[in-house]
Amino acid sequence: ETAGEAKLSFQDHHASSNDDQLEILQGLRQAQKTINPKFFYDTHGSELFELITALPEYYPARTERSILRDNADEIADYCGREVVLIEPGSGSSEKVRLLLPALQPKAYVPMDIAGEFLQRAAIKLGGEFPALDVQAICADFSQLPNPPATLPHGKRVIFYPGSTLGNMTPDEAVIFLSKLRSWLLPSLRECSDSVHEHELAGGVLIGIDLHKENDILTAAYNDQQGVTAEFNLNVLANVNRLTGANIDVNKFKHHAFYNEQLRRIEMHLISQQAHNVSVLDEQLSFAQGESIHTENSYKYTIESFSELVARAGFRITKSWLDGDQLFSVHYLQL
Ligand code: AVJ
Repeated sequence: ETAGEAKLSFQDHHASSNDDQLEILQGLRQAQKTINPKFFYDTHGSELFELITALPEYYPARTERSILRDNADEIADYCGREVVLIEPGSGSSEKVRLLLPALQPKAYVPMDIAGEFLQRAAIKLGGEFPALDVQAICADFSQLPNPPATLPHGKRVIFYPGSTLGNMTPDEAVIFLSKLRSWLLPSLRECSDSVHEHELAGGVLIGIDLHKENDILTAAYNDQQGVTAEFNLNVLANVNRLTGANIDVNKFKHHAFYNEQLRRIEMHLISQQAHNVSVLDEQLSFAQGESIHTENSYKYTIESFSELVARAGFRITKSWLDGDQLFSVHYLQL
């Protein structure tokens, strides 16, 4: 191995497209039609999401970046250095760049469902951080029972920024956090020394969007340039690609609003006319004005998030917020 050359590997753990097809069909058969938001992220959808993160209305991305930038050293004090850093839903791996100089991880494991996009991002990152061991894994992390056994030994830290957890209902989020908890544990078995459990187990560094005034939230999902609308509509193009269906994207319109009761942004695609589509040889009918529910984005308070993580056996050991309390980053430990 040449000195200074990036160590880069790529593994494909993405389930068969059969599972995707079935999941899509089942969602569209329901009374309230739904498409899981993970299907936003084909290559084009991942690119559109990158554009969203640069929009003036989309405060979460830029606010979280500033929190990570301003607190990188302290974050590294909490996470520890030379850890195995795992990022589910890593996308462009843009945010981890802000932490790498302070964190100096032993290995970085980006995981994403969009394989081609992930591969490009990993190669780019490896070029910028030649000493970094990058072990990219194409996977639907929501379905992955365990990280691959090939991960380097050592303390694990899971980096889960962007309020991606907000896509799940609170009950689903508790189940998912419990799974992440189990991802932290294998490192415990490697070391039978008498060191304290919580010191070996690492933790989860997680970004969570905060509940706030309706106007700010609504604007973040209804940008002037229409990028969010394009991102939402693109899920239909991906569904067509994955299932061979022929849904006419032009028959739908983007709709996003804040559901104050449930404290979540809801994104929908509204059928502009009554029509039928055929998905995997099944006829599905749309009434005029009928919606496909494509995404929830739950917003939390520090208190409600703290209660949520407690249900999964975690506690918040540190929280970092921006001055306007728009967004939060937390370190969770067992
Ligand atoms: C990546 C799921 C956190 O919910 O804000 C952005 C996705 N959807 N604009 C979010 C998204 C519409 C985003 N997450």
